[in-house]
Formats: sequence, structure tokens, C-alpha cells
Amino acid sequence: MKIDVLTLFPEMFTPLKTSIIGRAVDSGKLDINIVDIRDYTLDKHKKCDDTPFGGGAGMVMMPQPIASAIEAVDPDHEAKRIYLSPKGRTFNQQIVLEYSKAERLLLLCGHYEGVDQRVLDLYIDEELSIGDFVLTGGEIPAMAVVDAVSRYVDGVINGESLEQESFASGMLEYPHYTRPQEFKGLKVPDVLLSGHHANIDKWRLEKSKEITRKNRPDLLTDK
Ligand code: 4GN
Repeated sequence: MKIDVLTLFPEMFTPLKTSIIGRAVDSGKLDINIVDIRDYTLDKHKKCDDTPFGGGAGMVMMPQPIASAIEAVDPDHEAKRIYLSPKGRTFNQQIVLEYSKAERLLLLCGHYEGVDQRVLDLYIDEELSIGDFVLTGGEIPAMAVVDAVSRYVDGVINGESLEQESFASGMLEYPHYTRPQEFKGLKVPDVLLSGHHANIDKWRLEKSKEITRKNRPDLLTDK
């Protein structure tokens, strides 16, 4: 999968060089192209934002640099083009799966008060929000999308982990334990040491229901 990320702050994306995503990029399973919108400005002072028509606080990202950047990286509109914004539809695991089937994604990160509406009207397929809160820019939401979607790209992580995880079952995950068997007076539950796999599965299912009832009862309508 190829993901283009358009931003005024490319240095914010260094975390994607790390860990599982970094490895997937190095092995060629993922192509993450971080594009500096400023490289596409035609302004002699490299200006990419301006004051809002109608007045008000803050700055608006100018349409020309963004339009030129999108036309340069995705001239034939092969990518699903997404703008990260608190006004978008709310991201969830179903959307992760939907996006993971695309050959290409293009993520546009706004900053300040956001981008000129005409960029959205002319170039963007959908607005997406990672939750009901406002950040200084779309970069962190874009990274969340890259990470969540990349996990479903073939070979990035093993398929068993994907099936086991929270939301695959429609419930939250059971607790995990590793060595030592006792830590600061707290013991690992006996059943996990028993080797009795039917009992272990039963315990995990009960724990999943318990944590889901406590934190996300909305997920439990039929369980
Ligand atoms: C996305 C962008 C939050 C989200 C953002 C989110 C930059 N904050 N909930 N901040 O996914 C106005 C236009 C704020 C750009 C935007």
C-alpha cells in the first residue's frame, strides 16, 4: 500500500520510522511518502497561510500549495483522499478495514484554522475525525490512521494477532500476563498456568465481558 501524507510539518512524522511501521516500510510492504506542502508554494516568501475572509481569529491554509501538491503526487486521483478534521466521520475499526483494502491513501493534514474550503470541495473524498477533540493539527490523527491501517497490510503483523484482538470479537480484550508468576505481591491467575485450554478460553471470555460491561456497555447489546 502507498500512503501520501501532505503536511506543513514533515518532521512530525519521524515516529513512523520506528518499530513495526518502520520495519514494514524498510521491507517494502508499505510506501509512506511524507510531502512538505511548502515545497509547492508559488509565493516568493514560501507563504502557505493567510487571514480568513470575513474576519476572525487565526490563519487559513491557502489553496494553491495544497492543490499543487495533490496534483503532483496523485495526478490521476488513484488515492482515496482523506482530510483529518474534527468535523469528519468518526474513525473506527470498520473504517480501518475499509481503508486497508485501498491500493493508495492520501492524507491531508490541516493546521491553524484549517484549509480553504475549496481544497475540500475540489480534491478531498472524505473528512475523517479520530475522536471528539481538537488538536493543533491533523498530523497526529494522520499518524493514527497510518498505524491502524498498516496493521492490516499483508505481512505487517501476523494474522493471529489481528483475529485475537479487541473489536474482532466485538468486545474489549481480556488481561495479559507474563513472567514473573508473582510481581509486587500480585499473582498471575492460576487458570493461566494450568495448561487447560478450554478453561483458559472460558476465563478470557468472562474477563472480556467484565471489562466491556464496565468501560463500553454500548458494545454488549447482544452478549
Ligand atoms: C483532526 C484535526 C483534531 C482532529 C485536528 C481529529 C487540525 N484536530 N479529531 N486539528 O481527528 C481545524 C482544521 C483543526 C484543522 C484541524
